[in-house]
Amino acid sequence: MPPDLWQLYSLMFKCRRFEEAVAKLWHDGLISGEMHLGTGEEAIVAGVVSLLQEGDALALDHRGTAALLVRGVDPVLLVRELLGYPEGLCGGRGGHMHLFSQPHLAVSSGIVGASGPAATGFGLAAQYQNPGAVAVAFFGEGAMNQGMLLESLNLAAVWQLPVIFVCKNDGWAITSTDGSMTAGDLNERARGLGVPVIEIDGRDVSDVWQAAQTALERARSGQGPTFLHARCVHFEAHFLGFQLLRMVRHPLREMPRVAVPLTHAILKKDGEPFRIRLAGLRKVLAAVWRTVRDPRRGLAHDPLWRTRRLLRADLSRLQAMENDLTREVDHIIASALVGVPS
Ligand SMILES: Cc1ncc(C[n+]2csc(CCOP(=O)(O)OP(=O)(O)O)c2C)c(N)n1
Repeated sequence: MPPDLWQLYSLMFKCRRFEEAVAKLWHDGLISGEMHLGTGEEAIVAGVVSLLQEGDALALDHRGTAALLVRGVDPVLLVRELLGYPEGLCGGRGGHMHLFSQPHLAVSSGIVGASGPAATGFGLAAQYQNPGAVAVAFFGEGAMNQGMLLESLNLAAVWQLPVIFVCKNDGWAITSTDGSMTAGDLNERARGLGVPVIEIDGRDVSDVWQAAQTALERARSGQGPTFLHARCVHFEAHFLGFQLLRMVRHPLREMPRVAVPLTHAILKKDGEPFRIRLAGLRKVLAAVWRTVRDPRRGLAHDPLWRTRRLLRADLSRLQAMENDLTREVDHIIASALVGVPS
């Protein structure tokens, strides 16, 4: 059966609108601390999570909010949790990184790689108590350097556990590129541990959906885990307010904030030799320049834009759907904010 693109697009669009609304709350100062969004991951989230059934488990990383939305967690409780409100999903104590919904068997963690053992544990329990159920772990490619995730892949393979390992590879872990910290090839790593690999374009929701279906069928029928390797782009970089992006988006406002202290540091009398300080400055400028020229944030890499193109033939249906979803998200945010002290 082919994927229902309309249904998948509606999920992706809702995730995007929801995260945009969360971003606004954060920019308005209503959410404290860091905020990691999954903007750019929507095709992976919709393609995989839409296929889960009751009794399946979901273990997420620090970008798990949209996946919980698709899984059916009450969005008002989610927003209240992000706001730190006692009426939030976890009493306002978890924030966006440590979310838990017992009825959905869904959990997230800010500890990089922790979704591996959580999903593998769920998988082991399912094998004994609820055959046919599966567990999904979402994580970034940086997590593939965490021992506990590699141990999870190993155990899932040797015990043939029903676990889908979904690696959302955006090529960056905060400011480190994949190539600067990861040796070898991730697919070979998974295969070396006995886990079959499906490599997919994480911007293409049909591709993700089809691969996830294959992996889920394998897992449900007792054939063990699969490593889904999906490439994607994070449009907000590591987290909201990421400094390099801020400089690219608002150079006039941001540059002086960086340039003034940097100039002081370079010109001051003591400290490292001048040439070393200059080399540091060159590194900073090169990072800004790389961000300016980074082609990955172009529209062509946006999973929403790519899917929308395929549905544009029926523009009125598309726009009506988008308007409905926008209203729905506005309503969620307004409901969550009722009673929040201003
Ligand atoms: C065990 C652990 N080490 C380090 C960190 C700090 N940290 C938070 S996110 C992150 C990068 C993770 O990169 P990746 O797994 O590729 O996910 P992405 O943020 O790119 O989605 C790091 C190192 C952490 N939270 N947990």
